[in-house]
Amino acid sequence: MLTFLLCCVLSIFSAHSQYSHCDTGYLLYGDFCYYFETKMVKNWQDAEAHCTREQGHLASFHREEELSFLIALIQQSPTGISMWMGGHDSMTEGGWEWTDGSPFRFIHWNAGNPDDYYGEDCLSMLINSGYWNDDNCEYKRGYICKRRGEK
Ligand SMILES: [Ca+2]
Ligand SMILES: [Ca+2]
Repeated sequence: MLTFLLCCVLSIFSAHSQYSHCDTGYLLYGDFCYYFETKMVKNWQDAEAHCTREQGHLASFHREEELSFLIALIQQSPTGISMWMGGHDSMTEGGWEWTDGSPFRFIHWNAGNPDDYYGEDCLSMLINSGYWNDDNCEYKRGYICKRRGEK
């Protein structure tokens, strides 16, 4: 069922992209490939390091549709309550940025966040709602990597 769903969702979204495919294990949406890790949980820094080794970064988000696509997939995930994204304010408190260097404009914070609770500087997405929390960077969570697709 999941495979069926993924195939159809992906074929709709990827129909007009100039980037036509991703490596095995990655899912294509628009011009980018996404990798979902829900089993090998890591703290935020190790998750980003894993994505970097794969020529990407933890995921950034720029449009409501992009977020909706990922939320639909994440909700199929059987484990965990949150996944790491590429947002952080570890350089300047309150100065949020994406590890891939793209502008931090689109936001989707959960109510009451970011609250910097005991110094939270890393962005996680709540699986069920897709809303964002500033989270303790040392927690081990699943994560999503994002990188440009192959032509
Ligand atoms: Ca913070
Ligand atoms: Ca928080």
